Amino acid sequence: MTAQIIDGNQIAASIRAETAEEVRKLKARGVNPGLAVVLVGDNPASQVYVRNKGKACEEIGIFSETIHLPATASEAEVLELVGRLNNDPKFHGILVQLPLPKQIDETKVLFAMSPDKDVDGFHPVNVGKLLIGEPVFMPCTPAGVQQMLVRSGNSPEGKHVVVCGRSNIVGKPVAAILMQKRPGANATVTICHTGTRNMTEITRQADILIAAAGSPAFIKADMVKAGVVVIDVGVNRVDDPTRKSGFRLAGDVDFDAVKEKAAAISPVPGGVGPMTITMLMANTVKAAKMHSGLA
Ligand code: L34
Repeated sequence: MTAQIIDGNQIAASIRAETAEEVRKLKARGVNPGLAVVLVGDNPASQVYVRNKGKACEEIGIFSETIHLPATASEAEVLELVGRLNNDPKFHGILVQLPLPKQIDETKVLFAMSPDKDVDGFHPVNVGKLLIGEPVFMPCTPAGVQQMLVRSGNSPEGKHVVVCGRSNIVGKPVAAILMQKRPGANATVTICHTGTRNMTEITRQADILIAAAGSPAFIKADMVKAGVVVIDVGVNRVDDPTRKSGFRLAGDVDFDAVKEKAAAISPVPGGVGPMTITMLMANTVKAAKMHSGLA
């Protein structure tokens, strides 16, 4: 079988064009959408992601500022910054890139953010609203996964979706989104994690498999059934001496083997990554509309 490649860059480009149009309309009404991105420390992957977010804002016409604090920043400093951004009307959205250095309690920082500027959807109020089916800001990676499925013609409605991974950023919220009784969702969802005993037995039942385990090539061909649709959320850096950088990006799926069995599969890079950034743009526009009474 030759699998359909679910091209994140292409789907992202069409959503970004729609979002840019929204930005033009907002600007015509005197609203200039703004996003504050907080980066603490020097995690090289985070630096790339944050840079990509800034570039996307520029491309779409969203005002953005990245505030970079040193790796030694204290929790109090980060909380103080978040408090300041909460009260700064230039910014409709705030994002604190994760992970944070270990001296800083992530939960405290996320709780400190104003829920109506929380364009990542990580504040407990937004997590709760998502779970009860009243989403305000859907977390960007899970929302991107849903758009990839729907826009590639692989709607999750009525399907058995198996999610590998139970993180607060991906596994839990993607399950919450896809189980809702709504168009583009309405799936039967199973979550597997490190405590799951018979994982292969479960993943083989998946009509749609979402790999968010955080481990390179974790999903092997024998773990999926023929005709499965696979979304690979993994972005692992694996050593590769043939590259100038010394590494390459690998997903959580053994792509070359699994693509021979799958009906459709998303690549890494060029899959979920660009979609995460795109949904952030969409959430920022939504925040700007909400703040100005236009939504
Ligand atoms: N607060 N922290 C917060 N919000 C998020 O939504 C994230 N995430 C995850 C990590 N921490 C976060 C991201 O931004 C993962 N993530 C992310 C964002 C962008 C890309 C990957 C992950 C991305 O641009 N990926 C490109 C390749 C980039 C590269 O060359 O390294 C891709 O094509 O997959």
